[in-house]
Amino acid sequence: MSRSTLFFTRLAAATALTLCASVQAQQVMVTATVTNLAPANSISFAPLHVGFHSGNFDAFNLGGVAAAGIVSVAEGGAGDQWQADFAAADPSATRGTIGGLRTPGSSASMSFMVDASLNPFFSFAAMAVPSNDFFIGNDDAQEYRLLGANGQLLLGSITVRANEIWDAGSEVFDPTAAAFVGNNGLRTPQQSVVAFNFGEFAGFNGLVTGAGYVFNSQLAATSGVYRIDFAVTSVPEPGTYGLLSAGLMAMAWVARRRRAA
Ligand SMILES: [Ca+2]
Ligand SMILES: [Ca+2]
Repeated sequence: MSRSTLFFTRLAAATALTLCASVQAQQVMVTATVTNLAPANSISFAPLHVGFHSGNFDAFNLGGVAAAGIVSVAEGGAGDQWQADFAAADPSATRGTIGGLRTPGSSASMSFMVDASLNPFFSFAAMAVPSNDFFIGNDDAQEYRLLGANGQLLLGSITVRANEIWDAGSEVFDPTAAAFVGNNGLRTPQQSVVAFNFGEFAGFNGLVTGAGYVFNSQLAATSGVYRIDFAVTSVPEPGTYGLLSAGLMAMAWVARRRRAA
């Protein structure tokens, strides 16, 4: 085998190895569809903050004082500090926000490119309104393993019930200072801890919401309030086709050289 033939044989082998490595990254397109399941005129939700991650970002704890990240979700819904804390804790995570006010019965979808081998876990957080500091989200960072090592979908949907809604314990219940029915800029510190709470929603009954409907909670403990549905499409990584064609061309060149020899 000549020196140049040897070089291209090695190049072809190296390219094939690189191709295998890139396939192992398991990039998949995950489409998340969110739906407000609450009865007409009941609670709405601020945009849903989401992250696909390695399993180490924990935004809050039941019975613990709410940190600034989850308060940024619970009091007004913007979630800017939640996103910043998530990025700091897990720089490789794929994060985003599924936008729009989710009034009862409404849906929205968004797609994300996710590395299934690196970021198999899913976390979420959104404010529930009207409220002073209520939100939905996962306490356990590894509660929802969405993707298998080969990119397969392990979880079709997440359903949140009324008795899984959190009170951040950061702002006192006060309709005049509540988002969606009052002046969200006002607040009285609650100095409590994160707890389950949906009973307080009834305290807003009869008030006109920011979306124009007259609020009526109607929620029971097991009422479904929110669902996230997932669908996965496998996609080749950018550059895979290029690598594949380069590898095939190199191998064809080596084969021609061998035939010529
Ligand atoms: Ca936690
Ligand atoms: Ca509160």
